[in-house]
Amino acid sequence: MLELVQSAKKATNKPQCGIPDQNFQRTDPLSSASASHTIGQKVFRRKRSLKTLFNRFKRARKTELASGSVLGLVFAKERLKWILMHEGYSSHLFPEEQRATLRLAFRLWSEVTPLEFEEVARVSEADIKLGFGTGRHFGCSQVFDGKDQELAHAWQHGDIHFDDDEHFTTNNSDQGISLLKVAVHEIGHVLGLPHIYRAGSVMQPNYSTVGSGAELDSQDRKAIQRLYGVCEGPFDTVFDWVREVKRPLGQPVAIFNTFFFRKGWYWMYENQNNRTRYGDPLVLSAGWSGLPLEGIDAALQIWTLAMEVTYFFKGTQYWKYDSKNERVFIEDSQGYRYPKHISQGFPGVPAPIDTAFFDQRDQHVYFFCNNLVMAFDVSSNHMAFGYPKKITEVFPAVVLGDHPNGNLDAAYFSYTHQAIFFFKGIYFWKVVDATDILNNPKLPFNGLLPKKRLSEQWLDICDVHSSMLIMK
Ligand SMILES: [Ca+2]
Ligand SMILES: [Ca+2]
Ligand SMILES: [Zn+2]
Ligand SMILES: [Zn+2]
Repeated sequence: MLELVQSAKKATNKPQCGIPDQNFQRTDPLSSASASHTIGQKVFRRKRSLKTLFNRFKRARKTELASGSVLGLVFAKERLKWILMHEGYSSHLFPEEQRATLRLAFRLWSEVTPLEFEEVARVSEADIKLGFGTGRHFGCSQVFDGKDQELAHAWQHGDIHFDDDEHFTTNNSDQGISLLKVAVHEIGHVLGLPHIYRAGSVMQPNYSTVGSGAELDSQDRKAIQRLYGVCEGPFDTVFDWVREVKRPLGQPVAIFNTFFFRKGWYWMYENQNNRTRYGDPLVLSAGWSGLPLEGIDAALQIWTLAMEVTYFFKGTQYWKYDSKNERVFIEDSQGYRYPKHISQGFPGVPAPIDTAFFDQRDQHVYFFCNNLVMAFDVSSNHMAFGYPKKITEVFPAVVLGDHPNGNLDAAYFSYTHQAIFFFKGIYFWKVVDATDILNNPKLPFNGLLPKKRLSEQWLDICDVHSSMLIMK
């Protein structure tokens, strides 16, 4: 539940957030900030498997529930279905506005967890049923109180009710109550989160008029990930992409970001914030005009003082990308059309490839195919002498046996880390760089350091359900 507390008015004695009835608790409405904080910490320390939590709920005693120390229902599946009930539309907002806002609210949670939310057309299919009502509503035991005070409440088995006497808005105007904020909060409860008594959290018990967004902050993310886990690989390709942007009244500057592709979706990773861009993922076609809709094997940018070229590879073909106009080139300077065969542009390189990257150190492109690697000299357009070679020979394991061997998902040079990374499945290997060798001269040149989980280094690269597509 979310309550509107006006600055002049003290919080009332009413439950602020409830999961009423049915032997289930409402979180203590009047806990002081400090007491509640303790609750929060207790909850976060509680590390249980989904199943344990689930069972725990069935036999949970009332006292425990009332203390607020137990989380709400935790779903044991990752694909959850929701509906805005036919009889539950708000009478003050356009139907499509309501659904779009709820869709976005669900999407914000799926952007940081393995959960996916699918909007369905039939109530019988839905795990989470939402509706707007006034006073007595939907046979619910908790009666709404008219304008102000209680804005909405959530039930443990997945119902969310909004008080339609409130002035909900779906835009960022200062007037009214942001439906998005309230929905994000209530969905948090349905997913099992208690209140979080900390400025900036979407799970604060009182509606905050500060800020128009409803973005989950890092603590909200951690809280929900304790329940549902983090997002993992694999990815189709990963690459840093540098482009020049013109600053008003200034010199053009080169900026770069890391891009992750999976199926028909992509994420832009903001390395300085260690997170994906707000609102990602997007469909490939939204950002990479002219590319195949999915299944890109590799992306490659050759970025030197003399040239900038970006290529994408799929199957036996490749495309050249026009970074300035942000779409693929239709044809080359001689009028030959893209896509071209890989063997045309890169003689000797077998197709399809697994991945490729441009090595700034020797100005060669490295192509990977099964357990082989090919160094390709772009200035002479020839395979370097002695290639192809085994990946294990060119990039030996630092720890015996800890090596992807072949069939990489992606390899890329990270400008942020000034290092090369290999990706396969849910793991990555970092290639020994100059600093590593300074620290430990025994490390082999181009050695692969022991694997780590991708999710340890790149956070929250999460799928969303395709029914959320419409959001951008
Ligand atoms: Ca109300
Ligand atoms: Ca690949
Ligand atoms: Zn609440
Ligand atoms: Zn209700």
